[in-house]
Amino acid sequence: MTLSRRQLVRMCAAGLIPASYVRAAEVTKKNMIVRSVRPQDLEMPLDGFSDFITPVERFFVRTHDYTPNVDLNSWKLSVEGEVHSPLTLAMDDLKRLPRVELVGVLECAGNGRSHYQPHVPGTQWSFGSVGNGRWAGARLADVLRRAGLKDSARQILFDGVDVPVGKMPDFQRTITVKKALDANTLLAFEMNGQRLPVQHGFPLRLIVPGWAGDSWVKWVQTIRVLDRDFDGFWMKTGYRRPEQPVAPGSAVDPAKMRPVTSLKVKSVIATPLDGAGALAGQPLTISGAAWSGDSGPVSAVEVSVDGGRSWRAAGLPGEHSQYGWRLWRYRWTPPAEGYYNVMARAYNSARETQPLVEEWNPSGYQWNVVQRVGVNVTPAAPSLQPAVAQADGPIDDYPAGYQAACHACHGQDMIRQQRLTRAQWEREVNKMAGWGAQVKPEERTGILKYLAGHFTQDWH
Ligand SMILES: Nc1nc2c(c(=O)[nH]1)N[C@H]1C(S)=C(S)[C@@H](COP(=O)(O)O)O[C@H]1N2
Ligand SMILES: [Mo]
Repeated sequence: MTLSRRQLVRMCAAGLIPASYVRAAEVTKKNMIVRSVRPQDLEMPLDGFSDFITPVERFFVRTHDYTPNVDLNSWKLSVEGEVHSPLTLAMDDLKRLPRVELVGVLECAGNGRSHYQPHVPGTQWSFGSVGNGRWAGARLADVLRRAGLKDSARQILFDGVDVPVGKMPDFQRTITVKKALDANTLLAFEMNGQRLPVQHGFPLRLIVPGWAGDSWVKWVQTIRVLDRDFDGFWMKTGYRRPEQPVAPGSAVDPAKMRPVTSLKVKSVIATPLDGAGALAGQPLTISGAAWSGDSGPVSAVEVSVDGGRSWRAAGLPGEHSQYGWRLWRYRWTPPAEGYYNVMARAYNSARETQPLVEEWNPSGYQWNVVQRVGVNVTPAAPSLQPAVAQADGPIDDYPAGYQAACHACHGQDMIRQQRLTRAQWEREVNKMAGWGAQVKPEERTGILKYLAGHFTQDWH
C-alpha cells in the first residue's frame, strides 16, 4: 500500500494508522565529495574534522548496494541460529529495552585508500570516509541474552535488507561473540538525536565502537548466531589484510590474510590546508581530529612544523569519550618566510602512534600514516604585525585560575613533562602554593581535576 503524504496525515490524525508507518526520508547531504552517485559513496571534506559531532548532512556514506527504503510496519528483526529461543522483534520491542547512547567514530576500512602506492582498486577515499556520531539504541547483548546463546555460539552474523547489485555477493558480516556481548555494541535506531536516516541504515544498524565501518551493518533485519566462522565473501575474501608486511603490489596468499577489526590510531589535519599561505609573525591555528580503536582512546596529539624533526604537544580541548574522536589544536606563529612541513601524530593510551611509512596491503585498508601539509609563509605587511605576541603552543581547556596559579612562574611545557597520580598532583599543588603560587581555594579542585585528568602516569 502506498499512500500520499496528505492521505497519510489525515489517517494519522484520525488515529487510523500508527505514525510509525512513515518511511524515513533521505537526508540531503551538503558539500560532500561524490565518489559514486549510485550506489552512494560520499566523502566528508577536510573542514568536517573541525566538528566534534559530525552533522548528519556531512556524514560520509558507504554502500555496496542501492539504498533500501524500509517500511517500519512490515519490518521485523529476527534472531535465529544457535539460540535457545529464536525471536522476532518489532521496533517497539527494541525501544522497551534499556536505551544506551554513546559517541563513536565510524571509519571505513578503506579510508585513505587513494594514498597507497602502487594504487589499489576500490573507492578512492582520501581522508573523509569517517565521522563521529552520537548513536543511541539497545545493547546487542540484551537482545542476545533474551534469545539465549547456546554454548556452540561462535560468530554473530548480520544481514541487512539491501539487495546486492548484479551478481555481487550479499553484504553479510559477522562479529565475534566477545565483541557482540560488549556493553558498547549497539543496535542503534538513532543518530545525532534523530531517527536513523535512510542512508545510515534506517530503521536499525549495528554500532561496533572501536571497529572499522564494515562491521557496522546497516538496515539490519536478521541476526544469525553461527557455530563456526562464516565463509561468505565479505568475511572470507573482503576486509582482510596481510598479517605481516608484504612487498607493495604483490599478490598475498589468502592463508596469510586476517580480518580487519580494530581501528588504528590516527589524526587528520583540518587546518591549514595543504599549500595554504600564511604571514610571518601572524599566529595561525593548526587543528584537526584524532581517534583510535580497541587499544584505548587518544591520549595525546603532537604537531611538528619542521617536517618531523621536532614535536610539540597540541591541546585537546573539549569532550572526551572512549570511542569518539578528540579535536586538537595548536597555535603557531611562523617566525619567518619560507615553506614549512606541518605534521600531526596521535598517541593512544596504549602508547601506540602512527607510522611514517604505511605497510602496503592489496585492498588499501586502514591508512594511518602521519599526515603532512605544506604551508607557504610570506613576509607580513608591517601593519599586520600582531598587537600582542602569543606564544606557540597547545590551545587548551585550562580551568579557571590555572594560568594565574601556574603559568605565572613557568610554562605549560613544565607541566606536560609530568606523569603523576592524583595524590602526587595534590602534593605538587600544595608544594607550589607553599612556593607562592596563587591557588584560590574555590579554584583548587578544578585545577587538580585538570592536572590529574590530563597528565597521568601513562598519558603518552
Ligand atoms: N547492509 C549494509 N551495511 C553496511 C554497508 C553496506 O553496503 N550494506 N557498508 C558498510 C561499510 S563498508 C561502511 S564503511 C559503513 C558506512 O556507514 P555509513 O554509510 O553510515 O557512513 O556501513 C557498513 N554497513
Ligand atoms: Mo567501508
